[in-house]
Order: sequence, then structure tokens, then C-alpha cells
Amino acid sequence: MKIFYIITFSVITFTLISCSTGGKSTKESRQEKTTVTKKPETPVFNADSAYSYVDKQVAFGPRVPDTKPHSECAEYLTNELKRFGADVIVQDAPVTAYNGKTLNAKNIIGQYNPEKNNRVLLFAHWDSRPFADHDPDPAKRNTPILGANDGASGVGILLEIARQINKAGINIGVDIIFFDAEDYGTPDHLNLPYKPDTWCLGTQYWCRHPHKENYTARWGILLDMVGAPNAVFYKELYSKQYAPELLDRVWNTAADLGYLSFFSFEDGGQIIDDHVYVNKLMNIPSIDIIQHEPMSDTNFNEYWHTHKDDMSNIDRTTLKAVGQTVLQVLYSEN
Ligand code: AHN
Ligand code: ZN
Repeated sequence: MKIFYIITFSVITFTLISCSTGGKSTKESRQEKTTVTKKPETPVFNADSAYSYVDKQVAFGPRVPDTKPHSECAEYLTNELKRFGADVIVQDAPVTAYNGKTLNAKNIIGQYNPEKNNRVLLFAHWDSRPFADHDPDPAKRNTPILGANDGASGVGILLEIARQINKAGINIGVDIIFFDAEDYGTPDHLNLPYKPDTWCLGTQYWCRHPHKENYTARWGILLDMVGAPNAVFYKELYSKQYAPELLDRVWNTAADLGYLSFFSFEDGGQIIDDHVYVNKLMNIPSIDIIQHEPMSDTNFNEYWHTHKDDMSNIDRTTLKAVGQTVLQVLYSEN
């Protein structure tokens, strides 16, 4: 009875909609059509493609500033963004590390519709950690990690989003920024004194020297550690504090798309990450989609800052859930 009622109701509604469209003047429907074709449909995110971009970065080796794999990977990322139709700026960002060393960091910025004021920002860090300070083997803690999940996963998803933007077109301005030297923060295994702001060095530099004067964006989304099998993304608390509306929108979109097993509506912890500086220094409301494991010792994935953060720590299903969700949010923006 109930089902019958629903079917009847849908048929009537459908008929009403068809009638009202049919009843419009030719000019009106033409205008309507123009508006519809102007707004591209949300593209389908290809997880195989994203996976291959993660694999490619990892194959260069650890992307630590002032090393060969780092400069080779910078060139690769720049060329990929250009191939996907972005206007690219490579920003030299000299920064000082926790140990006083100057790092020649590079922020890689891909712009779509650079002339538009109505813009959004998508970002990830592209460097990998210079030390495996959480590796179970103490002898291996001073060597750099591959950072397949921690670094390459977010960049891989954003490259696939860039490829899709280039194919489908987009009405708003979009900046995709790969920040450097996020993961050069004070190592945990050496018992060094606490020093603030040793993480996110490339982002801090960019916030103080944006690539365009008076740069701003409506909002920002940071992707960090977004590729591990069975990852769960909780609502990170700085994101909730600075960008509650965007946070809800992203999580609701993920739920609509059927990705509730990846996106939990529970609160996570506060995580110092690139989005904190974008919020505080640039006043761009920004969230962090980050795998955080409140029950683990480190608060993160078990391979976090170890030599096991390699391609076996990457799963296409997770890349798809995050990538499709971000694309959907992006294409629902006018
Ligand atoms: C801290 O551990 C302070 N922040 C985590 C940010 C991070 C490191 N993201 C990836 N690696
Ligand atoms: Zn890290």
C-alpha cells in the first residue's frame, strides 16, 4: 500500500515536472539549457590513475629537501600539473629547520582560472620525512622514509583531480598546492628540547609570502595520509574550530556517496598540520582530511614514520573514497 502510494506520487511529480518544462517558452528553455551545460558534472575519480601517481613519486625515493630524488620529483610534479592544464608557479622557499639548517624547499602551485576571485584551495605536502623516528628498529631511525601514505597519497589524489579538472573544465578558480618541508619537524627519537613551529615549513613560508599579493580563497582542503587500507577519517578538531561548515559539508558528501566506513562523524584530536597555518595566518577556513588513530600509541597509522610506509600501505579503495568526495564538493561549488 505504502509502496503503491510512493510510486503513484513519483509518477504524478514526474508528470508535473515534465509539464512545467514543456510549458516554457523556447527562449526560456534555451536559457535553462545554457546554464545547465555551463556547469560541468562531477567527473568520475579514477583510483588506478591516482595510485600510479603515488607509485611514481615513491619510485624517486625519499623526497627530502636538497637531495636528488627531491629535485627529480619536483620536476615531475611541475610537469604533471602543466600537462593537466594548470598555470604553474614553483616557489623557492628557503626555510630554517629545527636544527638550524637552511632547507631549499619548493612549493609547487597549480592554478586553474587564475584571473577569478572566486577560488578554492586544495593542498597536500609532497616531501617525505628525513628520519624514520618511529621505526621499530632503532638502527633505522636516522634514515629517510618513502612516505607512500605520508605525503605521496595526498599529492596522488590531487594530481588525479587536476587531470579531471582539465578534462571537464571548471567555473571557479582552483589552486592546487603541493607544500614542501611539512615533515621536517623535530625528531621524536633524539629527546631534543621542544621548539614550536618546526613542522609545515613550506606552508609557513607561503603564508608569509603568498604567490599572489592579497591571495585568498573561500576555503581550503588539506589531504594528509589519505591512502592506507581501511583508513578512518575523524573530524579533526582544528578543522572543526576554524571551518565547521566546510567540515560538515565534506563529511555529509562522503556519507551521500556511500563512504561512511571511511568518514567517521566522531571527533578526532587536534593535529598540527599545514591547515593550521593556512587558517591562522591566511584566514582561509581550511580542514584536514587525515587518518588519525586515537587508540594507537602514536595517534596515527601503525606504519607512520616507519620504513613500512611504502606502496603496501596504499589502497585504491581509500584513494577513491577521498578523491571522489573532494571532487563532488569541488563541483558543487559555484
Ligand atoms: C605532528 O606530529 C605534530 N603533526 C603531524 C603532522 C604530520 C606529520 N602529517 C604527516 N606527518
Ligand atoms: Zn609525517
